[in-house]
Formats: sequence, structure tokens, C-alpha cells
Amino acid sequence: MRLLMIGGFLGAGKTTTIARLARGYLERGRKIGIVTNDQAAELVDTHFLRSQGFPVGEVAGACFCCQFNALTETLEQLDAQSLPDTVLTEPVGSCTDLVATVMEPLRALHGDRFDVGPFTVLLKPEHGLKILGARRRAGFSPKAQYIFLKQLEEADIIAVNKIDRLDEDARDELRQCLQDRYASKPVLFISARTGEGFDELASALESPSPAHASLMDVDYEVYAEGEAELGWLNARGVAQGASFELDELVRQLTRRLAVRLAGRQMEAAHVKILAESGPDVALANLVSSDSDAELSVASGVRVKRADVTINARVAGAPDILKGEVEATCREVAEALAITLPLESVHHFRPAPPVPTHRVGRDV
Ligand SMILES: Nc1nc2c(ncn2[C@@H]2O[C@H](COP(=O)(O)OP(=O)(O)O)[C@@H](O)[C@H]2O)c(=O)[nH]1
Ligand SMILES: [Mg+2]
Repeated sequence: MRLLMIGGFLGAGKTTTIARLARGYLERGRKIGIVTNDQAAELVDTHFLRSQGFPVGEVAGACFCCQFNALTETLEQLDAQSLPDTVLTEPVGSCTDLVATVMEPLRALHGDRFDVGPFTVLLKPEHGLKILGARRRAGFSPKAQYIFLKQLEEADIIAVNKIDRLDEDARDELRQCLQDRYASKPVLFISARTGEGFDELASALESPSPAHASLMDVDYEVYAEGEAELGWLNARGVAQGASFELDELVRQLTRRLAVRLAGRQMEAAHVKILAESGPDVALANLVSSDSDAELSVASGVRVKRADVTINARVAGAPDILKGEVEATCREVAEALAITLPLESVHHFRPAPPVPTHRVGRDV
């Protein structure tokens, strides 16, 4: 089983990239599987990818590195259910040190079963230009920045995503910054939305994973503090009414929550809201405080009932985030003349990572 891990910061486009790669592999006759991962249950990514017809296993409750055995069990289940020859895995977007804690242990302990491909890390331009570029801006948390840079440092392949949104100057700026910092790494420019650069990505993914002779240093205190700056919220609810637009529901939820978060000066790392009604899905995303909430997947349908999944990762206190999400649901319910009670709400700060294995050194 060929195992490909697609990492990158929260909102970089991992799920969108995985869905496009998976479609490409299926067209070429390969059998695919996907494994998603999150700190808690009720994942938008899992529901969305399943709605696209892909076989998806899920590791929920902590990141792959801290749940290494759950990852291998999930891979075995996928293998038993759908015999994939290629599995795409998406680690949590606030996670780093995955080469030492996941890829190398998989090779060392299960190299007979898994052919681990190169580790691709997507660069999220919304934050990348602030962190790497000349438009460097104060205000972005230095510890979150530490995680962002560590993710790039351990990549076998860096893929700058969302180039459909970047003009030539921004592309050149990122190309130069990456060349200055990571001269030896292959850098690709892709758009998971339009498919630009995907032939190059797919062929780079066929290459063997390079040997990771020297593993990266990671300060686990800074890493843990960076993750713990985020309020994390996963919630599920049911929207019901006489008749409402599915797209409008997720669009309003995301937009109104964005306004509330801006009012609190809470930087959104990623907010994603999915509504499902039978086979119809609508998905809206917010990936930073200075970009607009957007409808990423439109359904075009009116419905009477929808299951709503809300995943928010926002710099700030989880209880304030919960209050704002609940207030947003009430506001949207009133605006659309529906009911939208939340049935399960998990909100927390991620606990310090304690990897199951770490090749090379102790944590
Ligand atoms: N314009 C543009 N948007 C993208 C692209 N890839 C992903 N997105 C959007 O970025 C947001 C986050 O994407 P997602 O795949 O959920 O990111 P993840 O958190 O890394 O899995 C969504 O609104 C996507 O539609 C891209 O290539 N171009
Ligand atoms: Mg995702």
C-alpha cells in the first residue's frame, strides 16, 4: 500500500488537494483510500470526503503522532474494506514533526506493508506571505509561526497552493523566500481548485521518499504552546424549517461567525461549516481574518432539514469561541426562520503533543 501524507497549515487546502488527487488516481484505475485526522470527533473533512464517494477512515481524538497505533489500525481497516493501493492521509493542520513521529516509525515498524511516499507540505499563501514574505506583518502569533515554519522545514516537497489567487509578484516573492530558506527542496506551484500544477504534483508523488538522514529539531514547549493558543471547536446540529437554501445556511453561518470573531479580534486559522441533506452538501470556509468567508461547495438546493457540522480553529479562548458559535447559530436560525439547536459541542485547547514514537531522540 502506497502511503502519501499531505500536510500543511490549517486551511492550506489539504482536503481539497486530497479530493483532487483521489479523483485523478481513480480515473487512472488506482484504488484509493483516505485517512483524516483531528483532535476531536465530528470532522467536516470526513463527512465531506465521504459525500464525494471516497472510502475514508478517521483518526479522531488526537493527532496521528500521538495516536500512531490508531493510524495503523485505521489503515488496516481500510485495507480490509476496500483494498486500496494508494492511501492519502491528512494530518492535523497544527501538527509538525511528522517525519520523526509518523513517517519514519511507519517505515521502521511496518515497512513490509506500507510504501511511504514523500511528505508533501502545502504552503498556505494567506499566512505564508505574512510569515515569509516582504509583507511580513506583526500580529501573527510567533508560536503559530514556529509551527508553520517547522512544517515547511520537514517537507520532502513544498507545494504552494491556491496559485489561482496569487499574482505573478506574489508567486515570485514566495518562490524567492522558499529558495532562500529551503534551497534543496523541490517547490511546486499548484491550485487544488483549478488543477493547475497537479500533473507535476502527481509525478513528484511517485518518487521514492528521500532518506531523512538528519531529523529536524523541534522545541516541544514552543510547539505545544503554539497549538494551545488555538481554541478548537467541533459541533453538530440539525437545521429544520419550512424550506431554506442549503448554501445560504452555511454561507450565513460562516460570514456571521467571521464578523463576530473579528469583533473579538480572534484570528481565524480555519473555520469550516458543512451542511448535508441526503446526497446534497454545501460547504463554507474561512481561512484567515483578512480573507472573506466563502462558499467552497454549492448545492443549489432548497431543503427542509440538514445536518450541520461546524469545525473552528481560532486563536483565542475556547469558551468565548463556543459562545460566539452558539450566538451565530441563533442569529442565522432567526434570519432564515429555521431552528438550529447544537447537539454536541466539543471545545478545548489542544493538549501538548506526546508522540507514541519519535525516531532519533526523546521528546
Ligand atoms: N482559491 C483557492 N482556494 C482553495 C484552493 N485549495 C483550497 N482552497 C480553499 O481553501 C479553504 C480550505 O481548504 P481545505 O482543503 O479545507 O484546507 P485544509 O484545512 O488544509 O484541509 C477552502 O475554502 C477551499 O475551497 C485553491 O487552490 N485555490
Ligand atoms: Mg482538511
